[in-house]
Amino acid sequence: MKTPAWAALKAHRSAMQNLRMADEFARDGQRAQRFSIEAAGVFLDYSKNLITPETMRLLLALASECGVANRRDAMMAGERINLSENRAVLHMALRNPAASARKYVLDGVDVGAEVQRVLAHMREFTQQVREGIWRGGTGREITDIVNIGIGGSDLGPQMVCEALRTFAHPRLTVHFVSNVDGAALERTLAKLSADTTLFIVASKTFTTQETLTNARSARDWFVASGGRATDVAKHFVAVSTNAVEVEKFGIDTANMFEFWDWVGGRYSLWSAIGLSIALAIGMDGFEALLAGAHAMDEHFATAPLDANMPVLLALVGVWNVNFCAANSQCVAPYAQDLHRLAAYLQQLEMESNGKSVDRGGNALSTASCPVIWGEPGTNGQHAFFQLLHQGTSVIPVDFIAATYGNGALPEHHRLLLANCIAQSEALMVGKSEAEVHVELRAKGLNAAEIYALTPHKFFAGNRPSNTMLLDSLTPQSLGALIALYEQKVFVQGVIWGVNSFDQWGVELGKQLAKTIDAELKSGTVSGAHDGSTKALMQRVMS
Ligand code: G6Q
Repeated sequence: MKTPAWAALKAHRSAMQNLRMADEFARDGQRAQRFSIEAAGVFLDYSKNLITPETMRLLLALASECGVANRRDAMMAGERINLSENRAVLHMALRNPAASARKYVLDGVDVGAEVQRVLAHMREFTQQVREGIWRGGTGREITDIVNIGIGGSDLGPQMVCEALRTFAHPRLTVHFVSNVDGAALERTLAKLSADTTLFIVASKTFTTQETLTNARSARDWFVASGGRATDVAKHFVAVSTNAVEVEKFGIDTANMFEFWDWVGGRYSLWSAIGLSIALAIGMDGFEALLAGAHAMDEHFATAPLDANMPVLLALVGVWNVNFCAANSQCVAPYAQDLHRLAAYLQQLEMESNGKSVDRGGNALSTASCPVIWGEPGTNGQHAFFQLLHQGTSVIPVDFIAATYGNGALPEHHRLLLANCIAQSEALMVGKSEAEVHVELRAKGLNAAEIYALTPHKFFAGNRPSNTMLLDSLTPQSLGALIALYEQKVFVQGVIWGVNSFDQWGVELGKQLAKTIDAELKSGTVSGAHDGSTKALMQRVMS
């Protein structure tokens, strides 16, 4: 990248190769305060990164040079910033309250009215199901909801339903079937009874192979389990932008919840794609989730860049990837209910910014999205944290925790928090050879033993992390946390120059299997494949 700020950042990085975070904390008693920020109920401490005030000044100059504020405003103004699909990007409108002074306008039309119409439809339906008014064909209350969808029509709702289990309706269990592997559907259905099960077929396009295959098999199961074909309408609803295909499938469009092409799949949990969430936690809970995200949006839209949480989080990420050679990012939520967060963020970040050309189609000259991965703490500590502490690659970590737990076991929560805080401290501070010597001497080891063991017990430290703290995990705070990551991804996309809203790699996957599946079905392998592909096809057919 040839901007002056980029060059200045490169020079700055080489001049500070020997920077030790621990020294910086010792030098600057205000470092923790200087490098933390609170917004919309989320507290972010980014002080344990290899940064100085000068680093942040240069990163903010980079944000200005890349036009972050202008791009943000263009997105919010309904411009078709998703150039390769010629679409606007207005998921923020989904969480804009009816009474908000802000309007999201597309081609001269305020989209708020449509959003509110679908929310009202969702409220009516979810209330009926939750209160036992909506019943199955045999008159029984619904007890199980199966969301059939994949990718953006699965990961967001699933992550949120898991995260907000504390708030879920006691009669309703929500299941998620995404994989076309029949095992997923079979195992889920084996536990269920057709007359108390409601299926949500969630697909923006309503043409996705996996989802339609699962939906057809679910309908067959419903009928084979004694459900009457005339009762399908009471057991199957759809969430889609494609009314024609929904009708073709046989779902009454009165039971279809719409959304629009200006909502990207991975940004759609705020739309009717979140129907499973609204069924589980109720429409008031769903609207609290939207309100949390809206509060973060307003912060993002109005705070100056140097006091703007998504911008700062994005810049620290860019610093780590592009100037400190981190090509991987670990997400460690210290909250069991956030156990799907890393999977969700994998899609959000890697599908949005896993690109190697810029918006104009030119090859990028710098790295873009890192590999995102993770597991909840403390589990990760007993597994891959070894590599985070002593591996040859430096991998930044996002620690996420809630000050107050939702459960009834306060001692567990205290221990959880103690572990979370201890890990970020240890990654940063490390353990010097001198400390190892003292430790081993105290254990009574002799000089030769100490000499042999020291390299193994030494921790270089100086490893970067962010810590995000919520008061507690609620619909509102979760909404703000997710919106924080969404807007971070947006800012990073602007800085890397990519279109964060298309996904041609995913579209490719949707095409590829069709040809091979047709050949597997016919039993004939065409000559058009390479040797390996042909051999694999022949092997699975034999
Ligand atoms: C998301 C992606 C992708 C998509 C799925 C499902 O941004 O485009 O993950 O959500 O492929 O697509 P449908 O909702 O159209 O079935």
